[in-house]
Amino acid sequence: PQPTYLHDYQPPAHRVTHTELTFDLAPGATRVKARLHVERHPERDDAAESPLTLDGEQLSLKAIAIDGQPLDPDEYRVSDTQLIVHRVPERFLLDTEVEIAPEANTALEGLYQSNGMYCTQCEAEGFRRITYYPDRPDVMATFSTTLIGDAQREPVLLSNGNPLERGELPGGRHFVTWEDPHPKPCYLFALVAGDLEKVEDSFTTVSGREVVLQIWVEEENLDNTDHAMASLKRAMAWDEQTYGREYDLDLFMIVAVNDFNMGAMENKGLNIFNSAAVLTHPQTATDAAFQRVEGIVAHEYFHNWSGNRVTCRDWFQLSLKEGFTVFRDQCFSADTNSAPVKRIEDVAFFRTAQFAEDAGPTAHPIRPDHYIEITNFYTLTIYEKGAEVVRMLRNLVGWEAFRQGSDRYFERFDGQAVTIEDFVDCMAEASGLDLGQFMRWYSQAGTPEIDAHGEYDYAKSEYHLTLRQRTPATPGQPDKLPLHIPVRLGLVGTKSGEDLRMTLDGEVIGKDAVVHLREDEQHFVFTDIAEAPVPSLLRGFSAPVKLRFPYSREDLAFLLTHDSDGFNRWDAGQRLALLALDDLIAAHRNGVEKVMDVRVVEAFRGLLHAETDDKAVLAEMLTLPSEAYIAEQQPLVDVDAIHAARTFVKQSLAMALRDDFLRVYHDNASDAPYAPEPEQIAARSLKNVALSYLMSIEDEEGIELAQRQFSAGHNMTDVRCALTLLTHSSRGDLADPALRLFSEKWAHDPLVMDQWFSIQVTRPQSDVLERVTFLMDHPAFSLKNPNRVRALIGAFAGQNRVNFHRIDGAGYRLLADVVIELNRLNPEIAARIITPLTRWQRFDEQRQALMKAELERIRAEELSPNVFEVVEKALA
Ligand code: BAL
Ligand code: ZN
Repeated sequence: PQPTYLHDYQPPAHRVTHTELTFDLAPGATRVKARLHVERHPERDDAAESPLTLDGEQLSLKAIAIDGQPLDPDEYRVSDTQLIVHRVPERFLLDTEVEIAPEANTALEGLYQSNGMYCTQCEAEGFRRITYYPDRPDVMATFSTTLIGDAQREPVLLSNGNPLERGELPGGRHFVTWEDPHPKPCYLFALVAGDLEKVEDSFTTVSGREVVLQIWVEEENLDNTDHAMASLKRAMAWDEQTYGREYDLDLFMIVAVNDFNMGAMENKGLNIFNSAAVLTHPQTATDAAFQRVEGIVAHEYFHNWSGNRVTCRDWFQLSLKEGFTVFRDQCFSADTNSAPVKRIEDVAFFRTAQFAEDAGPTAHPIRPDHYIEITNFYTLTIYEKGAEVVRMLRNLVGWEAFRQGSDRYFERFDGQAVTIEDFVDCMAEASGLDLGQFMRWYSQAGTPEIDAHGEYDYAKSEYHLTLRQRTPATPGQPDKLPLHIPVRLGLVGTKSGEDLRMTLDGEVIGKDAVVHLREDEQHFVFTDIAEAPVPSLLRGFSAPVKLRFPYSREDLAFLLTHDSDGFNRWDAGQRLALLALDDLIAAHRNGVEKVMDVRVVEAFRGLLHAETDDKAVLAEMLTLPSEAYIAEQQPLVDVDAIHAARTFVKQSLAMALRDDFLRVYHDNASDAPYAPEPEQIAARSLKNVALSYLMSIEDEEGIELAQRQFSAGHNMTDVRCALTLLTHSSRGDLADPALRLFSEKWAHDPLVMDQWFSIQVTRPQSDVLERVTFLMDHPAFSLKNPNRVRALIGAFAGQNRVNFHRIDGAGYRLLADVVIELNRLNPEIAARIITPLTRWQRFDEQRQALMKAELERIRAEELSPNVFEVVEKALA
């Protein structure tokens, strides 16, 4: 397969202004008639001489005509990927008819079947599996879609826009015609047909438009939509208030689908959701799932403006819509829930997973310059790092200018397909700032590293801070230029414990300010600093960088108590724990007895005794860095030493602070009816963190509490936590009965069974690989369903580090076997699930050899472009 390059972009020679589609649905042979209103593109001088080139894959062409005249075979050419009509007039109607087989579509791109229901996924390039079309986001057309289905099997026929007409047809068939008045690229096309039920509500927009809101689900899920509906209404109101964005159709639909590659999809007026991203019930979904659903519902809704009304010129600009929309959904969730916890959770995830991506063989800029398979670029870099860059922009220009820039962007480019420059230009115009150097964030891959050094000059009452930046080489980018990095900071007085007023270059900049690092190295002198400070750097994670500062453990314990920035208080605790973990990792490797750092114990004791009004933040502060994050800090990853060290720290804390954890548990236990609201969520998370400490030492009282919590079945958050702790304990007599009860109760609910799979395959015990193999034969498991694959294989390979990296290579072999099978069934998922194998450089030589051998074994197969691209990069 050949790469596509950003520098090759040119507008299409022909554009489509209106698209009429008719689907005659049948599982093995759906007929798709397309009438395209085509004209030459005014920006292409060579359009008159250019053939009409349409994308198409896995289509069987049955008929083709221009302006009603069937074409002779020598007037066009069909290949595996294209339909080319050699000569076409200036403006014309193209009629085609193709046949496709939704029931055979296991890739879940284009039109496919899930539980017998028809649905589509067209982003990024799935529409070409539905009909011949210029399948690129800069071709925007209005759509009129007629769906014909069986009146019994498919009573519900949905597409984008508003329903226009419906009626009966002979042979028990019926039809519905939908019209979408907003021009859109074909990746936003959607259809759904099946036996579905709906929950309906409404929303009145700020200008008085009555919008009908519908969530379509299988009948048994009708009780599981309340939270998604409430989230949708909150999101609609938030986007009006925060961004002045109003909904633009009379109908907004969400459909829950069981087999879905992504979380959800923002098709115009007809969002299609992975059922895991929309269905919730206190008995089946955890607090985290409730919050995730709220965030995804909002994300897809926000795309109506940031993505649909203003879309991407080409797929290199993907972060234009995704980075901006993730930033928007993060802010929405922060406003709706606990803002500090939202930031801590997002950053903890980002620093673990995105940093690893940016340091690995698939590292790419937020705007890549080439790709083989675009679905491989729906990454943490495009989404989450893209959002961090938009957040930096917001912080650089200030909210007011950012909002003005956003208004300008939506007004100027409404109905257009544009670029990242267009977005940043609007921000530059609104703020008057030069964002030229800032644009490098979009073109340079890799995580910038800042080395910071500070010194207090007692004689002059000055604090000297030196910041040095460096971005490591990444594949294809050996040399990097300095970035414009906003570093938010404060200087915390060691006597007063307060933020000190800072004066820089004669100007008072306040107690909390941003300094701009633009050079490789910069020196900042803060004057009139009356007492020796500890610097609090990169507050709120003001830039997506790694910042090193030679903090002593005393400094960190001080910041943990005194930093006015909640995020950095949490981060100080993480840094303190990491220093202790470093020592213990070394001790484990050297076979030396492990000794717990009492400063960490005392810091945790302080946390457990401090007055706090934010239990959610406290729960985060009591949570040790994950094994994955600890691994990120190590030059070479020793999974066993990391696991042993972290377990030792957890058990030492549990032993030293057992009574405090017990007290915290009881103080936060409650029988109040479940509600997914911030105060309850905070208390539950604090209680469950305390329980996890008690269970780490298999404390008898802790075990009893876990068993009682499991049996009480009050809500899934508590049940899942208890089941996990029982299952992950070393006592089979605790794990097995609980797992059996759980599976008997929930065998009918695939989303709950996914949790059952994940809990088991993330156990630290060494027999887990055999259990993974065993569970792959469980009737509730299927390699064809992406949620099942993620729950079982993804959780094992991604989260069970000690067992996936077994020194005999059995974990690697298992993953490679799955990738080889998925490569045939669902290449998109195969190319994602392979990720842990691609990180082989981070491990010892023996493991490197084993991992590479599995990658070579995969490479020897006949590969999809998706898997080919990832494996080639991993082995380059
Ligand atoms: N556009 C693909 C799914 C999402 O990011 O919303
Ligand atoms: Zn998105």
